[in-house]
Amino acid sequence: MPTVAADPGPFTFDLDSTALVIIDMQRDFLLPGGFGESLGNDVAQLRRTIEPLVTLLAAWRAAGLPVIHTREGHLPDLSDCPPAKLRRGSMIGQEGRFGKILIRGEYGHDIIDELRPAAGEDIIDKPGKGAFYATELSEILEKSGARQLIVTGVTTEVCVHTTVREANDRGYECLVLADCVGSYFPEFQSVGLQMIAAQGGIFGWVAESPALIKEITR
Ligand code: C5J
Repeated sequence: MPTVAADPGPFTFDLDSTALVIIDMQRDFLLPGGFGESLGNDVAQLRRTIEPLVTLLAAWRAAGLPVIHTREGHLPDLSDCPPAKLRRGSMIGQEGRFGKILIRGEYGHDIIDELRPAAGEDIIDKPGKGAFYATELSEILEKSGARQLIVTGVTTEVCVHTTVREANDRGYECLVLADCVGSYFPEFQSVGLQMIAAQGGIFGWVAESPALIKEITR
């Protein structure tokens, strides 16, 4: 079975039961002038993930392996947005440079052009930070037989971490690719990754994407 050099130790995976999960690579978070930047964040910290992700995605697709994309966002009437979330994210639903912020169907809510989902790839719309909460992700993974997840996307300490923790509690093994996940805050990126692999891999494994690509393109 393919094995990737990872922290805290080698990650061995079965090509028949592994899915690539790409979290929230949305224009609202990544585009200059968008929601993320309007909050004072440096989008370059997230945009450095695009190139490695494009390369990984091409290799993953060429190997014929399953891809799942996620998008964080809400219904136009915000009925799926808990008031507590809205109170601390009052820009949600407001008009932004790329349409209503984090609202399904708006330009900014969709995935960046470089990583546009291909026909047949699953797209999970999630109202929360984790990709399992209030979504069909569990059913999709059960149907495909996936037990191991390659986790990528943004942001490392928020939606990536929440999803990895949810997955961990559901019995999935997660490999997080350090060059394919990003945080607006360099210190959160560093500590977020350390927290995954700490204590013998308390939430999973951390590796770099070239090591994984080598294993799927042999
Ligand atoms: C955030 C996310 N940062 N996708 N969402 O609010 O991590």
